[in-house]
Amino acid sequence: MKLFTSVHDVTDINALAAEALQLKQNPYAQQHLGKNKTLGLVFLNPSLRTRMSTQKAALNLGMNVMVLNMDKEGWALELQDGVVMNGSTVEHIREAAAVLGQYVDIIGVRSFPGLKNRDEDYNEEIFNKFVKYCGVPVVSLESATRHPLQSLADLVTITELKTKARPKVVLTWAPHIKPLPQAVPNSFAEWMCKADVDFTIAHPKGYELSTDFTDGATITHNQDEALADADFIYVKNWSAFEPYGKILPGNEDWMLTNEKLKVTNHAKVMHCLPVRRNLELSDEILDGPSSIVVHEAGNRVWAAQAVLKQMLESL
Ligand code: SN0
Repeated sequence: MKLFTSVHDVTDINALAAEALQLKQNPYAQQHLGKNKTLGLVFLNPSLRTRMSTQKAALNLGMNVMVLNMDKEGWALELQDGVVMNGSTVEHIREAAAVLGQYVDIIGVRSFPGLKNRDEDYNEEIFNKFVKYCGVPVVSLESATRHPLQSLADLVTITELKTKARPKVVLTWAPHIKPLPQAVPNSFAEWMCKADVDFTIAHPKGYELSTDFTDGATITHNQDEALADADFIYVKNWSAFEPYGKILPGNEDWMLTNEKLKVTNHAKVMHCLPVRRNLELSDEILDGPSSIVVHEAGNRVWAAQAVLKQMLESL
């Protein structure tokens, strides 16, 4: 694997999830693969799980890891071509990405959407420039429209904990006070549409995701109906796709509670984290027996390790 940016870069998602679960059983068996190989992790936005789990995954594989918090420690980056750089930006992405590619064997990049210009975000302009100029294999640490390492960890978690061959998985929108990216729900949807699950998306009117990611999903505006008999519930806020990046008024009653869980099949509740308590998800769920959010976050290591392993094998 030379590039990991979406589900489309993976030939067999079930085999990749199975590989992640094998690595979980035997984390250090592939240390030879990473010997004298360096992973560079470049963050244009904050991170906790992605940074630590990807770093841990690389260390398990015997790699060296270097982290650059570009947003805080790097030069202010210019992303547009053909501009006169007489403002606050100091270094162009063309040089920055190319130079980073000189120092490492694989690069991970995180770059959130601006949520202002839909075309710019959905064309993945920043991420694709990085891929184009760095000249080494790239793994997405969440781009403007997708978070594939998270989605793989989610598939790993569902594969690991399911109690029937084809579980019902529900992605349900949650309230928030800030416009958040569509990356996590887009990505989760496109992975679930390819997974062996019965997949439903529930959101208030106006929060339709781009159909590029939801082909095959059942989509409803009725949360209670969606939750009936659910085995896994994936809670996530996202801002509107149209009008782009906006929060629509109302919908506070979409926060999941134990009461709403009663119609499910003892559903396990997932969230990619960070989660805002009692806004997106109630204390009673996060602190109760239904929540698997920490277990899910733990599986980020094995997802990242499976991807890095396949990348090291194709260097
Ligand atoms: C990000 C998102 O894409 O929704 C990262 C998730 C892995 N989440 C946030 O930016 C949360 C910010 C907040 O203020 O709650």
